[in-house]
Amino acid sequence: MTELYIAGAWTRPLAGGQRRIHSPADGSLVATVAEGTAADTEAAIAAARRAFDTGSWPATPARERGALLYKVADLLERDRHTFARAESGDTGKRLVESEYDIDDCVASLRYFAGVAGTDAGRVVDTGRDDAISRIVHEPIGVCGLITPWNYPLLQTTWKVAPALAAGNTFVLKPSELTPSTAILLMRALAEAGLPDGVANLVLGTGPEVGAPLAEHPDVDMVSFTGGLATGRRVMAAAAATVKRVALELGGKNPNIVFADADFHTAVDFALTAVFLHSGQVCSAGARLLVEDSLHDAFVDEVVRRAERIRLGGPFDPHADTGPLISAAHLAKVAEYVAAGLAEGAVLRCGGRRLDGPGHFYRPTVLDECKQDMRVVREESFGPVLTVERFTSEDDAVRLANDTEYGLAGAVWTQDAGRAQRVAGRLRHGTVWINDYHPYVPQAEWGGFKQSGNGRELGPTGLDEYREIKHVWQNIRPRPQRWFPEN
Ligand code: TXE
Repeated sequence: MTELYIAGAWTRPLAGGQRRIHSPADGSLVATVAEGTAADTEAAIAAARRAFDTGSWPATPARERGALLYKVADLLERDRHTFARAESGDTGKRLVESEYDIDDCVASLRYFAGVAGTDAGRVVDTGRDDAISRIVHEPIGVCGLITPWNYPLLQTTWKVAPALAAGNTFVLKPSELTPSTAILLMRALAEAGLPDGVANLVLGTGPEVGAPLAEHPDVDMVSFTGGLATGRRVMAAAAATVKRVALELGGKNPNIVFADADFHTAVDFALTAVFLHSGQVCSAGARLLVEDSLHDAFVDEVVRRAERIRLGGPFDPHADTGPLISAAHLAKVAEYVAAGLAEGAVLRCGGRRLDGPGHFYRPTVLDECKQDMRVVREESFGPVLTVERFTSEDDAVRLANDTEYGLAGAVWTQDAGRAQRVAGRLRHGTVWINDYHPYVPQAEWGGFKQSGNGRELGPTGLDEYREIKHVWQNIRPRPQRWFPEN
């Protein structure tokens, strides 16, 4: 059984807990891992605190921290297949998708390794000859990193890489459903030579491990990716000690298609936008907004192709996409579809699970949806596309922005001016024009509105994990005599 990683040692959980991880694709046992409790979390926080307050890592030159991250990237590349198999085992996602995810992790590690060594702060012009002033970057301290199950290693890397680049120590809590690649990452960090106590891993549930990380006074910042309801709880718990909080809480993302879009490309991406990883993607294009005059032809073609999508396990070479993460999640997705139908949506395809083992749900298209339907407003996080019509540019923008989320969205049109106008008016953190889903480590990833305040990736992604300090030095100190001397 795999154990917890605390203070540079693999240790048994104090209460001796363990959890079996079953494949979402067929129910087979894929791993048995330790399950920690609040007491283990306390020990891990103490280790991270010691490593920050008395250890060498925070004072290690940024360039050396970057060099270590480059080594970790090389190790992930070396062990790409092992990481990818473990990721697919836990999540049920196709092996090829897990391999892409590992490649993205490598790119992200290298990006933050690079900026760690080059981003040295700045000198401020004081306009005086007796003082110098500089802005310096310093680590925050102990970071609590809480990650979800849809992109386990990628979400973890997006937190671990900048946290380490900035010189912090951390306690990582991956989703209890998908712990395997976090364990492998700890091994890679140790192999790369990270000092003991800088990286700590506690496996376990949200209440036992996540909540203490958000509350604990010795944790200086908490970075969370997950659902909106849990994000609100994390933010509230962090308020007691006024922690830094970085949140990525998903989205209800509009994919806007104007009648002049390149038809076949837009259809193709409308499918990828929502059915990739069976819709378990924070930026999934789950709301198709299509111009009225194009609606019938476009939706017919989306449905025709959606019906041909093959579901299968991670190692099935014929599968186009995989299962949902758990029986509970499948039940939630089915409930959203039922609610949509009860509120008047028209089922065009899907709307059912597959018989047999595994949590497979057919790609589903719900037509004639309206803004007030639950399935339109809330994140189903499954392979469920809702379709609404619009009649004008203003109408499209109004529908796209009518959500409490604001993570991502796309606009499809061959009118260059309209593409820029719409992109400019969308209240979403990432807008794709004639594309869907691409991202690069160099560009910020984060939400508007209730999608969260956190910036991952890009230059300000690093800022989430560091303090910015102004250092002023009077280089000719002498009495100021503001008040009388005698
Ligand atoms: O997420 P949770 P769940 C959305 C998606 C999904 C919904 C619920 O809509 O259907 O969230 O999924 C830990 N304090 N997203 O229940 O609970 C938990 O153990 C601290 C979008 O799986 O948010 C896990 O490690 N931590 C999202 C992590 O929080 C707590 C990706 C996320 O789980 C906690 C996943 C607590 N009180 C789901 N309770 C995205 N943004 O991509 C749980 N956790």
